[in-house]
Amino acid sequence: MEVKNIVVVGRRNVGKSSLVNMLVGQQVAIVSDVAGTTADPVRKRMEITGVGACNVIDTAGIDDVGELGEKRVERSLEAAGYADLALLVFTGGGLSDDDRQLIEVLKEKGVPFILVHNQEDIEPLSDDALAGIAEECGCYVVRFSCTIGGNVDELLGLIANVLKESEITVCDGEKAAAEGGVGGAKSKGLLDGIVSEGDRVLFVCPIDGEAPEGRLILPEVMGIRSVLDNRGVVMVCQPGEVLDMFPMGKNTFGFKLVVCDSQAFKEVASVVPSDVPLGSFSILLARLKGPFEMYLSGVKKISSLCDGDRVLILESCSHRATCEDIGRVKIPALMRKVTGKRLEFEFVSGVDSITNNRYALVVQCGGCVVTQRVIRERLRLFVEMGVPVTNYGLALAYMNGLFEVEGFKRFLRLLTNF
Ligand SMILES: Nc1nc2c(ncn2[C@@H]2O[C@H](COP(=O)(O)OP(=O)(O)OP(=O)(O)O)[C@@H](O)[C@H]2O)c(=O)[nH]1
Ligand SMILES: [Mg+2]
Repeated sequence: MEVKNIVVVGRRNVGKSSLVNMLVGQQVAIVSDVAGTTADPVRKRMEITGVGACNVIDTAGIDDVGELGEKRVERSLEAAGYADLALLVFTGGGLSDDDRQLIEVLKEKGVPFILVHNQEDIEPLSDDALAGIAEECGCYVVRFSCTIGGNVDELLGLIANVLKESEITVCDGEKAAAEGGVGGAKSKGLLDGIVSEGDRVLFVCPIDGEAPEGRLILPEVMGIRSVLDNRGVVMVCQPGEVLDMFPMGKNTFGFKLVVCDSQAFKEVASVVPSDVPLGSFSILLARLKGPFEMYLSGVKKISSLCDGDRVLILESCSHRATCEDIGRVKIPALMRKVTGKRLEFEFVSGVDSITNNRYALVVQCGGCVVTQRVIRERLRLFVEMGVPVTNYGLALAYMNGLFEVEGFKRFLRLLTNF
């Protein structure tokens, strides 16, 4: 479901771009014997057996020099920090100091990695050196030659193994704290653990000006797929039809749960019987991708915000903001209204750098376009500093008074009790 990021890193001229081209089977990155050929990260989507869709990302050498070189190195390290897996390419029969420093960074950020000794045709890695490095670094070490080729399938198999082994499987607060603050997700499907065989679920999907042309949005599609995976039954309607789904205000169809778009919350809550759990796609996504327990405790900070407090809004996708934009317009307006305080908002899009500015609260979007790792990595800084973090869906629910609504309380119980 998630598109994993595999980042190829190492010193200049070791064959990173050559390796990327071999893995994806196309000439996507420029190869040359001039050190520093690759400047910005270059990405190519590919399908890896046993993993699914992946982005293979080529980067500039981590030993680049000069003013521009330093900026390139910064970009490479940033890409490595967000990776689900790094392939560290090295040559010359052993690790250099630069390689060792890079390994430290990867370990610190919890990024699994494979060491690829390239240019074996020029200088092979001895058995002793290989064993020593594998022991020192605690990872796989692979011999490779982009000129000779040959073992691409073996390397892809290894990549699949390491990605599977490193899959994040925890969500609870204690384990998250032990891991350095930010936990991962409990499961892979949006409704795993909530919907089981024969359960009926109602999805409320508004088709309004913000709905994309001719299709559903990703969390809605993920939700439908997850209900099907769990052998449940899903019915889909627009907010205007919800009343018909509960004849005489009763749960006649026996819905276990109603899930709607955050923005339709109030409208839908007014017609769904209070004994039916009612939640939003964005909160389901938050459970899957983010440190959910932290989001839940962080959202309460909204009540104690003070005049002059800074709030950071993190949106993972890049889009042009419209006047109805949820992160840039609606959440700030509602937060100012609900708190009655003079709040300052800052916004960061995509994976743009975050300049730490002593925020009182950080509000992360659902992150449907990015991986768990990207969200964890972006929030790590704040979690470590004890800054409360929450997410769009929970913030909207809190500010709209849903934490007091019985159906929503039941929804949260469903999410946190299994
Ligand atoms: N003999 C030999 N040459 C290789 C091998 N892999 C790459 N090369 C050559 O090494 C040079 C550098 O390769 P690139 O793939 O551009 O290296 P890079 O790490 O991407 O370099 P930068 O982008 O400058 O950081 C090129 O001339 C390649 O043809 C290999 O396995 N054996
Ligand atoms: Mg290159």
